[in-house]
Amino acid sequence: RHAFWETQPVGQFKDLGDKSLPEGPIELPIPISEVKQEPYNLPNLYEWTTCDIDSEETRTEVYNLLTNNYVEDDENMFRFNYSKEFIRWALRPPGYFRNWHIGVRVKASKKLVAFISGVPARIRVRDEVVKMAEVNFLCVHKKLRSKRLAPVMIKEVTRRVHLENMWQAAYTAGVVLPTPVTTCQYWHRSLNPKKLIDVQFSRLGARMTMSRTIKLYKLPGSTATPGMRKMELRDVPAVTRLLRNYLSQFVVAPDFDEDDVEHWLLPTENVVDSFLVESPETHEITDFCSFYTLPSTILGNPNYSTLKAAYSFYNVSTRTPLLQLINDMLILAKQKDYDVFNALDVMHNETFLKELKFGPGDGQLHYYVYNYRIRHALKPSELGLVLL
Ligand code: MYA
Ligand code: JJ1
Repeated sequence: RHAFWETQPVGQFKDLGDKSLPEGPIELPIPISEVKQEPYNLPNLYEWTTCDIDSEETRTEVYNLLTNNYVEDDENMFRFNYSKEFIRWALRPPGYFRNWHIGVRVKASKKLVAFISGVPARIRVRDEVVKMAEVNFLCVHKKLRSKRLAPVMIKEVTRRVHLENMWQAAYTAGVVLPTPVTTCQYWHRSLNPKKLIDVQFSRLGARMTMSRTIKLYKLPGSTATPGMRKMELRDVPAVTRLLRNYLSQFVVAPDFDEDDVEHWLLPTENVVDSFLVESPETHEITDFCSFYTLPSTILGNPNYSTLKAAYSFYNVSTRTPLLQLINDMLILAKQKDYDVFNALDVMHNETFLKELKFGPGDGQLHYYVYNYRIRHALKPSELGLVLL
């Protein structure tokens, strides 16, 4: 059934109920000198390239490949359209490796036709912090699909990760592979219902008119929480403390230090937005919320070309009720002209989704860990990790 995945050190479907298998690495590390030193072979017409994501020209090539060939919904109406600035941010976190940004070109024309990337991360599984690669942006040009290029790319990124003495990886996919750590549901909160209905992202509910729908999703003109403001550089230590403490309760979560928080959570225009609540009395940082920006191309609509979507990232409430904090974030996203606010049912998100008028989408997101067995599948609410 899975000619490639059956050969890989990942939990196999046949082992799902097996209580004798221990939690932790499936295969043990080998000496770096014994890791294959040459790249895997590609079909003869193609060659490997390391993509210098700091070069405007290469970044544009990766952007164009993804814009035209990356993830679509099940009815091919929308396609993720990660911006160039987003790609640069996603691929250059603290300690990143240039040679984990892997492209495939046509030898003759040098056209970029496939891509896969890894970035390093420390991810805690129960009480163990594991150095992993986060693998993302696996993409093969539409004209080169089903030629078994993806397994070669996955083996090549694995080889390059091994050369840095890392032996585990975390990744997400819309497809079921052996075997998910957990399966999350996408939820959507309409901010611009008229446009969402016009482009068939959503439908007019039964017994609903457009004006009733617009009224249903209307939000206050301004936020309710005193002391809510944009996160700044000076907040990095306090936000790191708040977030580390919050994430410690989940079974799987990133082990963020101040450098990670500065990179992943300090606001970057049109990439990541984050807000916090500073107590007007004590000036303590008590609450935090964030989203990242990932528009989708609307395929074949005469009136609209992009859907502006915000995705819930990391949120922490200690004093402001989570419902109020997230409602304020919806207001801020609406002010910034987002059409929809998306969230997964991870962490404590279940506690606000229904009340804040999110509805379940038709998409799911499966989370995976490579070469690390997690004995029982987790509930989405036990997961403290959001991948881009
Ligand atoms: S998820 C986003 C993936 N990208 C897209 O969905 C964009 C649109 N689709 C495409 O570009 C292609 O369809 C892709 C497959 C490239 C996805 N993850 O070459 P093939 C398996 C893992 O003939 P193609 C993301 O970026 C499939 O089950 N495996 O197929 C995270 C089959 O294997 P098997 C996948 O359609 C990526 C084989 O590939 C995925 O031309 C994490 C077929 O290959 C998928 N999303 O190309 C990657 N889709 O026979 C794993 C299909 O066994 C990282 N397949 O069923 C693992 C950790 C590595 C580092 C380890 C370090 C220690
Ligand atoms: O966005 C998604 N679905 C939308 C659009 C559906 C269009 C037809 N297929 C959706 N809309 C309904 C919204 C509605 C608003 C009012 C309340 C009720 C709900 O459901 C889905 C997620 O739901 N997205 C995708 O399918 C994109 C791919 C998801 C898998 C991603 C894999 C990522 C790889 C990561 O590395």
